[in-house]
Amino acid sequence: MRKVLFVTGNNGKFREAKDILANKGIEVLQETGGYPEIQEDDLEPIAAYGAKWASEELKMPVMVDDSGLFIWALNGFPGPYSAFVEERLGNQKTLKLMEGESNRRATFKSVIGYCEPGEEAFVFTGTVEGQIAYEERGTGGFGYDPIFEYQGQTFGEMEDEEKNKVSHRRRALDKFFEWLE
Ligand code: ITT
Repeated sequence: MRKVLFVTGNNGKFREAKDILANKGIEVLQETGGYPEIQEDDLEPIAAYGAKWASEELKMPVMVDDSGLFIWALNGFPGPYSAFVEERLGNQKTLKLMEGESNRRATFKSVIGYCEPGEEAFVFTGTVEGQIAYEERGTGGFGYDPIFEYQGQTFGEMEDEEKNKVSHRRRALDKFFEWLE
């Protein structure tokens, strides 16, 4: 069985990637050591830099996942700052920013970075289009899941298995898997 080391401190991301790739015969192991996140407007260079840095540091092939929620009415905010905003503001205050806003469109994006020591990193992007809900709904998933609505249900209202069929992460991991094959 092929094994991939996933460098992430986010247990929600790890659980999802583990389930998605297990279905494809790949075992995912977690490394929580982290990597420096450079400041960029796009997630791709952040994931590429992180994967390259971690693969040199650990002297092993690694994958990372840099993700973010891009809210259209907020000109793409929080985007690359999603972790900071989730930690400092949380879902309730993010919803407050959206008060009185009728354009609820949002894009969830995940960029998988993969790198082998001494090589350049490859990146694989997955996105899913949805809406920002008017209130938090559901206790499943993690992070922004209770406020991200996809076809009438928030990701927080879905079982992991359902979310993993349609999520940004699933779409990015599908591309990564195809490339590995
Ligand atoms: P790493 O250690 O992997 O960097 P992180 O939590 O800092 O973990 P990011 O920098 O990629 O991750 O920040 C993304 C933010 O978006 C973070 O707050 C996540 O919890 C949140 N997020 C990412 N994917 C999500 C998903 O599928 N559902 C809900 N929230 C998600």
